[in-house]
Amino acid sequence: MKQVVHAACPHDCPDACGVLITVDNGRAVNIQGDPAHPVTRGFLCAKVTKYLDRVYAPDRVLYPMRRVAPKGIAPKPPDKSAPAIRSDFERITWDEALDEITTRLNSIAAEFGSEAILPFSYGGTLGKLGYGSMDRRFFHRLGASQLSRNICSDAGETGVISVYGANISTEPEQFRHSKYIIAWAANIHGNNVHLWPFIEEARHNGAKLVVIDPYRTRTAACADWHLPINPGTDAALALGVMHVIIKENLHDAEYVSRHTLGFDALQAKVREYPPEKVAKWTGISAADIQKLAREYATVRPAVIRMNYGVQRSQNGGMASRAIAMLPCITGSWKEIGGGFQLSTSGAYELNTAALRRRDLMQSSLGRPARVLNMVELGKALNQVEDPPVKALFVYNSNPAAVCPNRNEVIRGLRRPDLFTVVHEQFLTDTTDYADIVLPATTFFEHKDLQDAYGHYFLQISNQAIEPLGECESNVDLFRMLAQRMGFKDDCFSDSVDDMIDQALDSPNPRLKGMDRKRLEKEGHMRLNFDGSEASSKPFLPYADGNFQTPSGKAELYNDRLKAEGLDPVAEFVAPEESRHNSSAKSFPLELLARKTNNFLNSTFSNLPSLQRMEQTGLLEMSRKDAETRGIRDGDPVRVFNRRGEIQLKARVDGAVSPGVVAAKLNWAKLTPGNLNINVLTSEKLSDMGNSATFYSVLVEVELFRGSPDAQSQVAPVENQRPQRG
Ligand SMILES: Nc1nc2c(c(=O)[nH]1)N[C@H]1C(S)=C(S)[C@@H](COP(=O)(O)OP(=O)(O)OC[C@H]3O[C@@H](n4cnc5c(=O)[nH]c(N)nc54)[C@H](O)[C@@H]3O)O[C@H]1N2
Ligand SMILES: Nc1nc2c(c(=O)[nH]1)N[C@H]1C(S)=C(S)[C@@H](COP(=O)(O)OP(=O)(O)OC[C@H]3O[C@@H](n4cnc5c(=O)[nH]c(N)nc54)[C@H](O)[C@@H]3O)O[C@H]1N2
Ligand code: SF4
Ligand SMILES: [Mo]
Repeated sequence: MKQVVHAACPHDCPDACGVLITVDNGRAVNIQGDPAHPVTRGFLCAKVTKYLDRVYAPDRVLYPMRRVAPKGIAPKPPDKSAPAIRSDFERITWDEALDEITTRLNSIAAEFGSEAILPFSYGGTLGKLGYGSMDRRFFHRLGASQLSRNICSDAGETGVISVYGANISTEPEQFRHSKYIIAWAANIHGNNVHLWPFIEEARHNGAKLVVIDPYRTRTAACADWHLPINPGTDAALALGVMHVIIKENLHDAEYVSRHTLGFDALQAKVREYPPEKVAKWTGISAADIQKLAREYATVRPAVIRMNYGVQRSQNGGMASRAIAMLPCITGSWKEIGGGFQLSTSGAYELNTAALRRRDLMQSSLGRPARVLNMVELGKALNQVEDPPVKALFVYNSNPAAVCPNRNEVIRGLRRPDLFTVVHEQFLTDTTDYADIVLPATTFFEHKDLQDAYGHYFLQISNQAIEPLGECESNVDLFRMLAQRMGFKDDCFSDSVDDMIDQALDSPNPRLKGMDRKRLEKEGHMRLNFDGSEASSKPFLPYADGNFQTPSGKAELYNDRLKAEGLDPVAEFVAPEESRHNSSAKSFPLELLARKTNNFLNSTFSNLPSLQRMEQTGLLEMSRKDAETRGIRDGDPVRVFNRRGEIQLKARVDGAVSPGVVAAKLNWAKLTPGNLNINVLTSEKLSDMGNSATFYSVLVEVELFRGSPDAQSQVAPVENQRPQRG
């Protein structure tokens, strides 16, 4: 009997697609995009189109396992299709696994205090329950250290919220009405492909697409205008554009006076950013800056799709803040197809407090537990004391691949005294350092509630098939652990449906009329923006002001920033690791340690059908930088800085300008030398939001001489404050 099940893709991607899974006799036999979902529109990306290969991969982790060999990368199994049990692990029962974990966590808590236990999770699933519910309850009740999950988006979100007061955006469907679209650090074909059909529709009707990106992405290659900006200089560009708009009186004086705060201060500030000066920082000519400003302010409606690439620089918060001001001074928020998009997640306001139960920390510690930033995992494992981290519980994440300053992370993960548990679907770079590996379900095998950060449709993701092997979902794992620990609080017996109901029980009026039963029936439901259900009227969040800042206005001047030592308007401060600073003398090239189009961060890296679509192990560089170093296309090169080094293959005439090089994130053990690009990235934090700075990295490149085994680990560079530019 064939059956079609509605699910939602939970991967860390703005599109949060509606998915239809066909199940035949308990086995998933087909996956497709939901044609009824207004943003998915019936198609999926290349990654999830091949999802059956992932679910039924021969190397799925299907049973609990215990380490029986020293930590580190084990020799490859002789037969690639062999099940995922190797010489470094033995299979154990769930009973044995739960016993060992609870015994070890209890003894660590008794000896060092419960904060010696650090949960570590991120975007494996963004399902509301799988991302943060029973797991948080468990760690709060245990009194474990808290993890600040800042590896991705906090700089940008903090920057945007400093202007608008909320993380709310133009909806993707409105892009079809735009006449001028700026993709600002937005790799739309690679990372946000469901926005593309709306852009194509707009272009068919005469819209212009401008891409501001130091890398010539596919989106840039098919744009009307590509501005290859120097990395980390976007704040200067935004201020320069505002300089021109205000000087030429192209701003919307009425919108500005009614709905913004601090325009005079902004006007004074942008005088410091004339196009000629901005051109020197950004590498974009003064004439182009003027043209961009004039077109953006006069071709209407104009929309900016800013994505997170802009905020992975040390000054990423300020850059995001400056860009977010643009639609406020042109008044483009008034127009259908105008405004700005970073994230839509702020509109959902599900009841995460009920899901996560922070109050449980009170019953264990009597106070909030200390907070460690996931960006600084290397530091947390090697330097933190009082108490030191003695247990690391990883789920929804692959820190050995995705965290910056990888050599430090691995040095920590190698510690024999660190007890590491990893709940995973595959034997990743991180399981190479696990004491216990636990098998995790995929979204085919569990139920969840799904919001989105790239549209406004809430969805239920139904379970399509029984869990494979002995896999357990995140919710079930932490419920079992809570029981073993003897936690008696009622919340530890909540079912998945109980928790979906709790999440939906929120005072947010946009959730009015949405309950589990209706979501189950309808699959997806658009948030209610005007009190009437199922309205399809375009959502114009700030057409009449209504900013969610303390002043109710768009805050072009923000006092609270001043208190943090930041410019209350905006300013350009060159990242410490950039060509605008003296450290560039020893390491003159700016590295973009990028994501791939066909993996998702490190997820999917091990899938042969996707590996065939993605060339990894390359360092893209300009002909000029290659020639001055005597490097030819295809040569092995050594890429290095004070944190580490890696051997890659040169791709001359890559998609970058002189001064910039680019490489892709991949599993380390799938790269020669068993290293990945994060050996070069830094743990430095961004100016706002304490976020990661993956795109503020200086390196040098030379022709590689010697064997891959000669690659060594290099001492970490000390953290320094950014320099004023
Ligand atoms: N296929 C695929 N899709 C993904 C992901 C993936 O790994 N693969 N990752 C998911 C995740 S976790 C996230 S957060 C989103 C992120 O999606 P995006 O925000 O699109 O993130 P990035 O790819 O980091 O950066 C976007 C673009 O910014 C450019 N960029 C880098 N530095 C600068 C700069 O200083 N200025 C400007 N103007 N541009 C710059 C990069 O070259 C890149 O093309 O995508 C999600 N979707
Ligand atoms: N160099 C460089 N590094 C980066 C970035 C970059 O652009 N360049 N991007 C950064 C960004 S934006 C982000 S968001 C982070 C992402 O960091 P992570 O969220 O750690 O990303 P992934 O590599 O996708 O790892 C997720 C893991 O969760 C597992 N998983 C999936 N579903 C489940 C589940 O239901 N339960 C459990 N227990 N596990 C599951 C997957 O198999 C996968 O191994 O990486 C960051 N690192
Ligand atoms: S990864 Fe993104 S584009 Fe691909 S199916 Fe999932 S939500 Fe859709
Ligand atoms: Mo991310």
